[in-house]
Amino acid sequence: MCGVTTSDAPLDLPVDLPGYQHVYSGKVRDLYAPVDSQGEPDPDRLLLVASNRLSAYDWMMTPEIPDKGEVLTRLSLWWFDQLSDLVPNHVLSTDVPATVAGRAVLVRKLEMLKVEAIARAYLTGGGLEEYHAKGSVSGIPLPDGLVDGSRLPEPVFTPTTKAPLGEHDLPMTLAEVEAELGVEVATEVSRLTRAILARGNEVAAQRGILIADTKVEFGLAPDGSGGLVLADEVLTPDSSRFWPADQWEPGHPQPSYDKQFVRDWLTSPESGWDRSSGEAPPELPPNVVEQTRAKYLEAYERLTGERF
Ligand code: PZK
Repeated sequence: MCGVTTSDAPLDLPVDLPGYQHVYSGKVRDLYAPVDSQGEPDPDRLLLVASNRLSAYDWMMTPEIPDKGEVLTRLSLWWFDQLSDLVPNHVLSTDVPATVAGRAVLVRKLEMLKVEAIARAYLTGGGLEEYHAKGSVSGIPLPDGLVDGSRLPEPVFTPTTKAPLGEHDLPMTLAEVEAELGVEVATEVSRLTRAILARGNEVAAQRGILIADTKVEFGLAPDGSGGLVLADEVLTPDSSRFWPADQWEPGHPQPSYDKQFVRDWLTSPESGWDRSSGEAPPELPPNVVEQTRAKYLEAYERLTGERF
């Protein structure tokens, strides 16, 4: 089982937005194209809508998490500002239809790079597996004696392929990224991805949050200027592993800032769910939904210092 599966009918999937044409849906976000009076899609702009959907253990949960899409959208916008001296971003406007207000942004349509740009500041997940097998991550040799959750000497670039929806991304070597993007763009993607994570951790450390790793997406401006533009969402709990700094203890898996209540409940006897059964998980109880919503709001408020 590697596909994303819903335990029920699609949740808030593509709303009908007058003046927009649905283009594509991922697990938790939807893309639309603005259309003109002739019904022609705008070649230069897209509407990126964040849903309230949440996935855990590769399943989509029901019900949704109220306000999740707005928290992640506002957090991304805040980070784009924090990062604006490092890299330009795709945001054009937050003037969007009322039905998606707060959880959608109008963005520049870019030529997206066919690489998932990932950087890791702490060792866990797929990076830890490669380290155990080879003592390296994405071919970069690391010191001996690191364990699950160890801080790395400096952020490392660990790119992957962009697999189709429902399939898992595969590690890429820097040589493969260079073959795909050219040496110059590949070098810049690596440098920027590591700089974004380093800046993210400088800010988050002051607010009691560690950012173990992050995935960012870049595009090229279609004007031929050749410059890289930061797209999609950035440094959110969906694109990054956030860890509470006060519970950080290398040597075992760290609690997930946002999804821990969901995971703990799903794997507890109370849920009655057997993860290995292949069966859809049950509906989340109201207290798990509310505690999860509270963690998303807490991440937003801690990081930005603003009330949601
Ligand atoms: C773009 N995605 C990811 C997947 C989503 C979004 N500025 C842009 N220009 C062109 N394409 C994209 C972007 C952005 N951001 C982003 N795919 C294409 C994605 C699934 C659902 F809403």
